[in-house]
Amino acid sequence: MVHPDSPPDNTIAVEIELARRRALEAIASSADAESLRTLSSELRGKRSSLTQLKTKLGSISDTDARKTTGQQINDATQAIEQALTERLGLLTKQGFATQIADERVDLTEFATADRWGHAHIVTQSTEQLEDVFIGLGFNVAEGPEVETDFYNFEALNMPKSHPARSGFDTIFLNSSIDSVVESDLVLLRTHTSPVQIRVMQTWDLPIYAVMPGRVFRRDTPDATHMPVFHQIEGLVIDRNISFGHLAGTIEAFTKAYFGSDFTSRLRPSYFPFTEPSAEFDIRRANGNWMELGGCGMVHPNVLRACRIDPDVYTGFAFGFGIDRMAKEQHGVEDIREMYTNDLRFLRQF
Ligand code: FA5
Repeated sequence: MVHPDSPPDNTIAVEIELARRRALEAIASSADAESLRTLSSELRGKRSSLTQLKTKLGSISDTDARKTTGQQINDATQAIEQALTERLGLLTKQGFATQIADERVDLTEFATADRWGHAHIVTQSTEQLEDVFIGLGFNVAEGPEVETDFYNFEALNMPKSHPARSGFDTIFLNSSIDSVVESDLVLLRTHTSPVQIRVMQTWDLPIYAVMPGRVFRRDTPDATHMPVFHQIEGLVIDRNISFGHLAGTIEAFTKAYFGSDFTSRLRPSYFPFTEPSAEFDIRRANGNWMELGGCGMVHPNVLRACRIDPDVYTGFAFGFGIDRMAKEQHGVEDIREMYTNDLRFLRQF
């Protein structure tokens, strides 16, 4: 404390000390580098207490006293400068640490049970179907989504102008269809059956394969149709394969996938690539029949197109829509809901 009777130069000394303390306190309590920079320009500015006190130096007549006071101001200024530098260093360091913590991208931190994503309902069904068929002794094959007319139609016993072609509302990719040979027409596959051809051309016999994948048709979306949907194809080629094997496989699959209280039935139908052909339906005991897909014995013309002798080998094929099956299985009213990407819907499955 300064005595009230202290000489005037002592009063200045007190003011210097006060200014120094206030400045050091302000520096110590500044929260971030930016506010410290503002404070620093205030402390160095013309209106700062120390600058004001400097202007009083000239009025101290005693040389020694003026020198002492000048020295005190310099000491205070230096102390403040040093505190500014140290605090700025500390705050900048802390600022970086905060920034790094804020901007940290830790992909594992989202892996808490309530935020886990999961496979889409159709992907789940596809994987479960694959598992069931693998359990029944099948292999899984895939084929291209962009196909030629040969694989999608011709090799499947649908030559040019075959009326069944119009049943598949095909999306062609050729810009100038007049310039190419019919069998070279490029299209988005309308079903997974072309993968049968690719498998028969390249795999060794016997063949037990399932082929899931995305297919495309110019169908207007409605409650049961999408222009892009999914099918799974099944193909067995071996010696002495009969229609009984087909019916037995469909029944075994139905029980393995849907449950032992489910059963299947076949109804006569027509597909150019199978003969005889059937639709197959499934139902829970006493429930309603639900149509699942088509099937039949592989047509001899299809075997011949793949250089397999129909007198030695026979086989069956089946194919059904995965989206429609998942829709029925989970009681989804409208197939389009599965593709709106509404998380409230998707999280239910
Ligand atoms: C076929 O596509 C045949 N390739 C199936 C086949 C394979 C028969 C092997 C015999 C031997 P189809 O056009 O009926 O058949 O289609 C099969 C299934 O695809 C239908 O039962 C249905 O479940 C599904 N499907 C057809 N169009 C759509 C669509 N626009 N949206 C959703 N699912 C569809």
